[in-house]
Amino acid sequence: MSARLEKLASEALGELSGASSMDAVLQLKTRYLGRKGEVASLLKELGSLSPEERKKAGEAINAVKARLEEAFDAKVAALEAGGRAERLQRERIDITLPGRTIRPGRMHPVTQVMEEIEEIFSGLGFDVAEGPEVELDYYNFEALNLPKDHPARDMQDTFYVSDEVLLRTHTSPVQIRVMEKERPPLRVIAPGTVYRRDSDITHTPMFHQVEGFMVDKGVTFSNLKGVLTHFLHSLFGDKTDIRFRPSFFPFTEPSAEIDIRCVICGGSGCRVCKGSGWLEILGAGMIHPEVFRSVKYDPEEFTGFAFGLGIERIAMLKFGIEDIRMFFENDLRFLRQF
Ligand code: 2NM
Repeated sequence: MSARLEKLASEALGELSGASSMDAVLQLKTRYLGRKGEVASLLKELGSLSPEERKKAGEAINAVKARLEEAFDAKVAALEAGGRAERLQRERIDITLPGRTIRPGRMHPVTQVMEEIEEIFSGLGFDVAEGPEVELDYYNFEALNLPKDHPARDMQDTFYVSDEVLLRTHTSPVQIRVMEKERPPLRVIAPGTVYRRDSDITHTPMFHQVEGFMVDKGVTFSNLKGVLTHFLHSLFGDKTDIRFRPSFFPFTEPSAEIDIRCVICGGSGCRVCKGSGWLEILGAGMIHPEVFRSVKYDPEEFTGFAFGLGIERIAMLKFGIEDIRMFFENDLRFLRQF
C-alpha cells in the first residue's frame, strides 16, 4: 500500500507541475482528489484490511491526500497570480502620452460676413426677413417690373423648375412678400442663398446675397446715400473712399452702383480692381413706381430705396481670397484660417 501511495503521490505532483492552465489543474484535481478519484478508490479498499493495518493505511492515505490538496491549492493560487500579472501587463496604459486635441469648429467666412452685415443694419433699426429659395416667377421677376419678354431677364441666367417655378436669382422676392403683407414704414434686410447658371473663379451657381429696403413717406436718395455710406464705413473702415455711379436696374429708378477704393492696391490699380483703383460693391436705387403698384402701395404716397450685394464678393475682398470656389470645397485647411 505504501509503495502504491508513493507512486500515486509522485505521479500526481509530477503531472500537476506540468499543468499550465487552470482547466488542466481542475481536471487533474478531479482525477486524483474527486469523489470517484484515485485517492477515494484507495480509501474504499481500507474495508478489506485488518483493523490494525486499516488504521496505519488510513493515516498514510489521509497524509497523501492532505499533501496533494495543499499542492493543488498552491498551484491554483500561482496560476491566478500569474494571470493577473499577465493581464496587468497587457492592459497597461501609458498615461504620459499626450491626449488627442479636439479642434473646435468655427463660423464659415460667408456666415461671418453675413452676420456682420446683419449687425450693422440692426443698428439702424432694420428687421431681418427670410423667404423661399424655390420661388414663383411672379415674385422673382414679374412683381419686380420684369415682365416675361423683358430683355433684362437675360442678365441673370435662371434655373427653372417649371414654367412658373424657379430657384430665386436674388432675394428681392422676399422684399416683395414683406411689402405685400405689411404697410410702411418698413426697414428690412433679406439675407439668403440665391442661384444663377454661372461658374468661374468669381461666380458659383449658388451664392449668398443681402438685399435691403426702406419705405416710408418722404424717403429720398439722400437717405440712400447716408445709410449705404454708413454701412460701407462700418464694414471696411471709416476712411474708405466711396463713389456713386449711375446705373440701371428694372426695379429701381434712378439706379446706382456704389464703389469703394480698392482694398487690395489702395487705388493704384491691380488685377482685382482691373487697374481702375475701384471695386464695385453695391447696387441700389429708388424703388420703381411699378414695383409699388405690384404690392398695392400708392407711389404718390410712399417712396423708398433698395440695395443688394453679394456676400462672397465681400468676403473675398475682406480676407484676400482669389477664387470664390474655395468657399464651397469645404477643405478644412482653408476653413480653419478664418
Ligand atoms: C439690387 C439693386 C437695386 C432691390 C430692389 C428691391 C425691391 F424689392 F424692393 F424692389 N429689393 N432689392 C435692389 C435694387 C437690389 O441688387 C443689386
